[in-house]
Amino acid sequence: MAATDRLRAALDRFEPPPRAVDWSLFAFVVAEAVTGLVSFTVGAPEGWPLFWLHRALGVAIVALLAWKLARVRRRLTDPELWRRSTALSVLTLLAALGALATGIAWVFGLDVRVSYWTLLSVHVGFGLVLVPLVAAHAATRFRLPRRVDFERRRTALRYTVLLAAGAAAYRLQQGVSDALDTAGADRRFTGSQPREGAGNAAFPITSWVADDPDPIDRDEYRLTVDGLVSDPVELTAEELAAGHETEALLDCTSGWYTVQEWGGTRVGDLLDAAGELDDDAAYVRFTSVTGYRWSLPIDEARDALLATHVGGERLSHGHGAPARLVAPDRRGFQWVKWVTRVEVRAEYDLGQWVVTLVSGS
Ligand SMILES: Nc1nc2c(c(=O)[nH]1)N[C@H]1C(S)=C(S)[C@@H](COP(=O)(O)O)O[C@H]1N2
Ligand SMILES: [Mo]
Repeated sequence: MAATDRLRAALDRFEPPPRAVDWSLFAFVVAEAVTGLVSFTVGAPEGWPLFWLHRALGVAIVALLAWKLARVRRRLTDPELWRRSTALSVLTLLAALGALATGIAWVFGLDVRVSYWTLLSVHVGFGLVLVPLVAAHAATRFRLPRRVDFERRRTALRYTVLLAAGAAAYRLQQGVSDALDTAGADRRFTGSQPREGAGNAAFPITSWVADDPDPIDRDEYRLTVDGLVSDPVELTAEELAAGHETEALLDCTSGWYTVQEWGGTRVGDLLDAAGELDDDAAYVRFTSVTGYRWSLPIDEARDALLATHVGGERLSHGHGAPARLVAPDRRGFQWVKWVTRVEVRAEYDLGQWVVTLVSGS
């Protein structure tokens, strides 16, 4: 009894002032949205700290939310205290709980799927609605942060402990998942779960936008290689199936990954076939028959593959036949399917960020 009392007292002393809790919640939710969205562009293992930060912040939000709810619970449970803004508060709370619950369930390897929606996509959905809700909620109860609420050394200490506890909690969870060998144990550093097997049937078909073209006629198909090259060329599907093989890992932001043996033509060989490069050449842009497109810096592009085969089979239509980009260490959304044009360019293509979201045919 005395021990729990002492723990309680220690926890109470650690609790930040109300305004600090509120502003920290706001800042942490924004930081979660930013780290979450930026993590979508990270596919190389060096990017792991970003994912850890996202998880540690999430656990810290659980603690902050517990303090906050302990403080305001009567405003929710006592109808006499209800105001117009209470509905917004409740909605904000539900979105926060939704994001936390789906995030935690995902970490433990829970794998519920509704067509190609994974639990991770639901988590992202909750996160995206949470940001405007938190902003609106903060606006209804706006109080400027005060110096006394953020006394420097105590605040730094609190945040360090909070984030360290968050990271430790995640590490502990990993240990438990490994020991019990749950589905959570096979997750990649990005959080994605494995899809095992080889060939077209082994992994899902994902178009995260409305991209759904008609199958491309193999005999009529031509790949154009042009832009800042001396001798633009057109290649047939047969010519592209050159038999260069490479093992690469496809990691989709909806939360799965697969390792496959891809066959086709090295992009470096394609560029060599198109003669000399202009001095300004800096990027290679891959454009789909649907308009969907992505660019890679030229040196990286050379080592990428234009794949016609996967796991020894000819690529199926859904996976991008006759040819799709295989870009190791890039996230799945950058692996353009149904590529019809490879273009050498001088400039970075900002428009690709919009086009990948809205393209469709
Ligand atoms: N043209 C085009 N390419 C695309 C997409 C798309 O919607 N259109 N989806 C991308 C996404 S989000 C992923 S994860 C991979 C999935 O490849 P798969 O369908 O072969 O599994 O393709 C990428 N290439
Ligand atoms: Mo994806």
